[in-house]
Amino acid sequence: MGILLTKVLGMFGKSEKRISMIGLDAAGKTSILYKLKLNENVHTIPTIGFNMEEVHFKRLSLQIWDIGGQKELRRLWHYYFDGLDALIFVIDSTDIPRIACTTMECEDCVKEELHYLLQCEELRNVALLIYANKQDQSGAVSPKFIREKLELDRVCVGRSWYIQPCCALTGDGLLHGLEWLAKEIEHKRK
Ligand code: G3D
Repeated sequence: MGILLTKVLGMFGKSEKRISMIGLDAAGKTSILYKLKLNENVHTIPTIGFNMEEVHFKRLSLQIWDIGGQKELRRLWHYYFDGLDALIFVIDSTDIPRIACTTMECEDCVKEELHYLLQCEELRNVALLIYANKQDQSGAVSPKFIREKLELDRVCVGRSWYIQPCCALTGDGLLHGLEWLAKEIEHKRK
């Protein structure tokens, strides 16, 4: 088992934790999962109809979603979001067109998808970790840029949230983000 995974499991305590990792296609969700080495001896359940995969590893249950361009399926989300402990939203920091666009311009818009998620009743009290992924790329925008473009300070008022720059290929930043998340989940239980 990888050192990173050992640390991650240690951070999340003894009871099972349900976390969804969501983002537009190619944001880096699968790469993050693999970097955390959840691919070792995991049981995955691909879901027909939309791009969701469920991974169980010991005390972590992680659902990974591709969203965008599937608006008609949003009405099904509440079946999966009920009882979630945390939400991880992954952004490709080099995908400036989809970060900086508006709904009017684009079908697959990061801002619209994230804002829609944050309005879901089931996610109202769920801690939000945003991974600003692909920071190794020269064209990557900063967390500050993303924060402003997505109006995070406005839409996340009253919510516990954190934006973490990271690189799924090297693993930089991944653990730091999860440490924050584990603390938030623990804090909420008290
Ligand atoms: P997804 O699961 O969100 O759809 P993937 O995204 O994990 O499949 O990643 C999409 C592509 O981005 C992959 O490249 C992957 O290697 C690359 N990628 C993911 N994270 C990073 C990162 O932090 N830095 C860089 N440079 N690339 C990253 P391919 O070429 O396989 O499509």
